[in-house]
Amino acid sequence: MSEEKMISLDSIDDQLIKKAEAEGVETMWDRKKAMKTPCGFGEQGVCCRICAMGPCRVSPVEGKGAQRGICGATADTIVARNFARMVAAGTSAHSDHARDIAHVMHMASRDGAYNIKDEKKLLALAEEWEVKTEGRDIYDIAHEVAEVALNEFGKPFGTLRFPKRAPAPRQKIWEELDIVPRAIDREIATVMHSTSIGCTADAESMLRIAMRTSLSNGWGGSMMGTELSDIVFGTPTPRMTEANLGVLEENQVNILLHGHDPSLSEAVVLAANDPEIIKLAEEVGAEGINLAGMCCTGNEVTMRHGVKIAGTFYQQELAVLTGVIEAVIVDVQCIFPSLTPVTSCYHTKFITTSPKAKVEGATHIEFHEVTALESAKAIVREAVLNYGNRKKEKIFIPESKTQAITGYSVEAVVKQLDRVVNSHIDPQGTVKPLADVLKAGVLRGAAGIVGCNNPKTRHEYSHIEIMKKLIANDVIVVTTGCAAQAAAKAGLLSKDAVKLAGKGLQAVCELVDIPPVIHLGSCVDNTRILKIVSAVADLMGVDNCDLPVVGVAPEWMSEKAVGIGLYVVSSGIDVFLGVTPPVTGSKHFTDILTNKIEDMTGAKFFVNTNPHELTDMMLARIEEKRTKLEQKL
Ligand code: SF4
Ligand code: WCC
Ligand code: FE2
Repeated sequence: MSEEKMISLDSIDDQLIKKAEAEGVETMWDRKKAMKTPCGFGEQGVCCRICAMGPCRVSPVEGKGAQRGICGATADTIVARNFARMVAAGTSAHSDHARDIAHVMHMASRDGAYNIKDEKKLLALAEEWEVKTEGRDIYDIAHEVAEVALNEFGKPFGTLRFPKRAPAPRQKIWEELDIVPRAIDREIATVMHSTSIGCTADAESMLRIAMRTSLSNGWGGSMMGTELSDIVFGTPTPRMTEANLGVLEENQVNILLHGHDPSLSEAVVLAANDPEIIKLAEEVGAEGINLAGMCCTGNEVTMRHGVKIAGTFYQQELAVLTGVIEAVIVDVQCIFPSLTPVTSCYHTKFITTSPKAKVEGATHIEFHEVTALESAKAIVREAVLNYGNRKKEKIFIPESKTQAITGYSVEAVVKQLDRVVNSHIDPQGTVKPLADVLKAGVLRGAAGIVGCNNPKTRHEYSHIEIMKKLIANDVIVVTTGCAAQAAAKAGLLSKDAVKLAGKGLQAVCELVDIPPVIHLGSCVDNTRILKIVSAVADLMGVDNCDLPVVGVAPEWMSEKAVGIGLYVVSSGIDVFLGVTPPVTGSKHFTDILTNKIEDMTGAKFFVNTNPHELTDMMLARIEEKRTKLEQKL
């Protein structure tokens, strides 16, 4: 098969797809084929199903065909409303995840399953949120901070707390645009309200509402997800791991941890190390219990425990095809319902745990945070007891696995940077060395490469091509989500990859002792990127939009990615997309996103489905920003 025709960058995938064909297992690629050509109206965002007078499909071409829906909504209105609803859905996913973590923090106790792992970070947040700390028990402080966090979702007055972390000029822009987010749930509700029949019918106004909602994600829910997870589960530190399906072990119980919320996966890590469970594994003849992560749950547990990475989003079915997974344990988000039919072809148990994401045909064992360890043990026990049911003739573990370093929290990055600080001149504990090399041009810029996989692209090809080209051009890359796992699989999260970097980046990596592509965590952890960028902007006395920094989602698919993309642009950072969002049916709205929004936020969206051209656009934009920055400093 010619390279371009391969479904992914990874040759093991084709081996597994052949196995699927031989064993009569249907995968996403079969269904993609069956889907034939996607609906043009849907693809361009001009289909409205918001009320029962419709559905209305209006023409994406001006002056030709139906120009308005039955209520009179134009393509501009319909596209803008659909886009805003994607933002609201994405915001709700990340923020509801954060709400659950806040509840977990609220129940944390010294002798329970959930403790406070990073007291320093808790105390700093308490101070930021004006929660009294003096003479108080750390758990009392944690519970009050959790309550303050929970109030951020529904407080009736005022605005969110985290946006005050942004550089002052950025906050001013938000105030002038009237998009400072209020309560998180309120912003989501406002979009749902404003997009309903007979409400907002002005594309630009719709976008502003969506921007405010997206900010309630980036500088609200998502940021809370990261901060509170660090406090309760520990702030990540660099650690070695391995990635790709070759991490599965023939002689061990393999558990695939898939989904998002670390409260489940942390408890599963504990349960898998429980002596009683280990003994049970020995009794069934296994040499141990092997946890392997996928999607953001994979990122969370590799960041904090070095748990191996099985693969990315698109590999969830392929993982089961190896025939050695005793259980796929999931909670919420990015879980294929097809795991029911796929697992039924093997001995694999598909275990759902959250009432928010039950799947027909799966085994549902509800996970209760109050009895987290017992709950997790019950789930892991199911997996262990399934070890003996493997169908030997169906086993195939691809050999591929790659070394990677994960676990770079902002704190860990700063610690690495401290290595090059001359403490007689500069204080430790800041991002100043990074700001200095950016200013000097040793690094031309920085890129955050994030997001999913999408069968519209050759899986991981865009991620990896873009990363390689950027680092070769002295642009340092930070990465999260499935993009980060793609980087791990391709060997870019290792110090070996430094040889692929340009001279400037090479020197920085060697001095600071980091790989050229840095794993910053899960999708909610994109807020770690916001924090680093804002800290650099503050140090230079400029705004985020003045920096040679880009956000990139080469293979995105989820509504969450739309929510992220918009908060990144609203935060002043350009976003480059490798998959076209469903907005092209409105010239006006597309023009706002790719042009006009720059007048509002200093940043905009760029779209190009060719990863090489997209990278050239990034490099050009980085140089453009550099020239302007030099004049400013
Ligand atoms: Fe049609 Fe308007 Fe109803 Fe949408 S809201 S389905 S455009 S009538
Ligand atoms: Ni985040 Fe995209 Fe992966 Fe899911 S886990 S597939 S949203 S990048
Ligand atoms: Fe995710």
